[in-house]
Amino acid sequence: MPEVLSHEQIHSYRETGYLVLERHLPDEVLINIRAEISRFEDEARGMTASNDRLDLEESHTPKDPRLRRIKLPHRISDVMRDLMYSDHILAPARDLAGPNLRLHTSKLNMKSAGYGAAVEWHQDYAFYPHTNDDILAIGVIIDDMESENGPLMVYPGSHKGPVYDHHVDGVFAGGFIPETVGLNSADAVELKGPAGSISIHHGRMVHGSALNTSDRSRRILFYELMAADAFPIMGSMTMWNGIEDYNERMLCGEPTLTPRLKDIPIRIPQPQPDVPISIYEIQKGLKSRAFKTIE
Ligand SMILES: O=C(O)CCC(=O)C(=O)O
Repeated sequence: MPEVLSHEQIHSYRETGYLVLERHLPDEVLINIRAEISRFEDEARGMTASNDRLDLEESHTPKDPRLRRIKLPHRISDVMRDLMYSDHILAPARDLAGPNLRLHTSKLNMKSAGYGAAVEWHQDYAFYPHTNDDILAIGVIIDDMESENGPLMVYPGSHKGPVYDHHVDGVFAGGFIPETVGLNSADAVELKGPAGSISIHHGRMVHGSALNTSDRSRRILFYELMAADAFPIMGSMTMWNGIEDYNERMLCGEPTLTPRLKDIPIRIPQPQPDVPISIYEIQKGLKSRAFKTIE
């Protein structure tokens, strides 16, 4: 029996590759996350370059701090770590990807009012191909996510299609233009919902989001998870410091040494560009972009 999702929701996820669970989190969780964000915004003040905790916008200056992403928030915020281990996140994930789950990564994308950066169309699985694709990203929606403030957008059903070519001139560039691979922009769907909702998208889903030129921020905290028997293929961007480190990323259930294999058209995201490991930096290698950048 599923823990929290209805059979209809599970069926819909299998067909479309996404779900939005409206008003899924208690207000208290949101209040605590917002307080944590303020702490990291204070830390960004005075910084001159991104570091291993905070990723800064291109237009950031120490006097006009502009935070683009909080990196691996589960490691530097108790609030965001506790939420990750809670049933608010793990129960729907178990309903979709089974009882044994491992963390791939976490990140909090700020998409601030007026300048929050776009993320070009991509598939997460193109960055980290695994032996099977029971892989999903849960997005904790921290501000109401509407058409105006750069919502996450997806191509429903694209999780069942190819893993598209994310290379430019033979180097991994972390994105592509959907129209060039036969996807019709009219089919893209905006994931909208009030603060406290969560979005869930499949690891092979084609997704992206536009620059936020509105006067409201659109912050979203992602936890990217996978079935414990999905193992990274060589060349995947998955951080791998040996099996003990890998097993420390178990979120629930039991680890395994037996990968489950699924026949998926994999592309290896190599060679990598010589830039810091950040989707924003990697996507600078794209020659054409679907979304505007800040002037
Ligand atoms: O923040 C967004 O809208 C999309 C983020 C995303 O797809 C990513 O960081 O991989």
